[in-house]
Amino acid sequence: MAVTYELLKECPETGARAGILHTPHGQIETPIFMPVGTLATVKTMDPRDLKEIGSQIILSNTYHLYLRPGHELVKEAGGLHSFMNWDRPILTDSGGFQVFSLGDLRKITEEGVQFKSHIDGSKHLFTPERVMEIQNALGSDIIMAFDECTPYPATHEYAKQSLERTTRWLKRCKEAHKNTEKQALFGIIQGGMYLDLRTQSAEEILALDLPGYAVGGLSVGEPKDEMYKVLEHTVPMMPKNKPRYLMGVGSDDALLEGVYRGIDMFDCVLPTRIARNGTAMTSHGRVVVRNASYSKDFTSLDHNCDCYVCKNYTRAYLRHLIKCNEILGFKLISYHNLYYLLNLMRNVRQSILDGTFAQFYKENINKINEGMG
Ligand code: PRF
Ligand code: ZN
Repeated sequence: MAVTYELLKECPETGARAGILHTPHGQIETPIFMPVGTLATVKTMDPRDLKEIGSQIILSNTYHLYLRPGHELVKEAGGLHSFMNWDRPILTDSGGFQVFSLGDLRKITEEGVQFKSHIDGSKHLFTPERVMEIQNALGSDIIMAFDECTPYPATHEYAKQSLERTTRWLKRCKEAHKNTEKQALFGIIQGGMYLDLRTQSAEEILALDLPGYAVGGLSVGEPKDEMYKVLEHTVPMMPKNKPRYLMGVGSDDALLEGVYRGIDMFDCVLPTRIARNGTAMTSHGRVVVRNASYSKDFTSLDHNCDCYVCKNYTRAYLRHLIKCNEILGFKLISYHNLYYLLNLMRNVRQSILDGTFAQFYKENINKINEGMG
């Protein structure tokens, strides 16, 4: 199998677990946060930067790479790793989420999703078979099934039909996947916020015996409590000997809550996206560097952080860069935000291994929720 999960330790008081994911491009220590590189680049961060902050795996997107520069071109370059000069593991999302977000530009049928490119309006069809072909050409270590991320809110009737189509599409994905030796196909559990439908989806998806599973359709606008309820219901049904991935979640509190409930992998554009409008994630809450109150603040972004940015730059300087739209400002805050989340996950993992996660969770969730350090 292309990807295997080794369970190292479980927290006796919570669902948290520490493990190692073995992939053709090396090991990943879980729980892990995956920085997002939609267009084969984690915006402003080159691979040297990514390694410096300890990124073990990054995520990229089928939909975007298919449109630009095209998966055939990436294949000709020797695959995505070689094209973007990243020799560690890569996970690609299927485009299921992206094409469904296109609104009026797309039409769903049993066959697949017809959509118009957000770039030039040209027409395309994504089917499970096509999406597997594209991800096989990209050569990512983990490829995601073509699913429908059920919108929120959705009726029970809609969520049921949607999850059943996702199961049928997963069977076609599994059939069409041509490179099982080098690429691991993960299935995605859907079902909206309905617990009975989450059970149905989990049963159907887990029956296909894949190397890993994701929980999709969360963090789509529902209250956080609702997301945690769905996780508490769904994760215990997932096998212990396979990785569990919560898609599109990347705030510090949600990472802690996810790990608490047994999740191993997370990804989100949040840290890099908010960096580009001048917001830092810190151990004492969000710092909106753009604010005038920081104009003469000559302290570091986060006094608990030992990243390159916090060791060398002041809030006043970062504010100046952001106010002037200087590229370095976007880069330095992206660097810090990613470091902050990766470091949080390193500490989380160490506490699981040390048997102190429950304590770590209590201390840090309070700090994060109070927004002060
Ligand atoms: N499906 C896929 N990608 C995703 C999601 C999903 O449900 C989500 C949900 N938050 C983020 N990214 N394929
Ligand atoms: Zn920092």
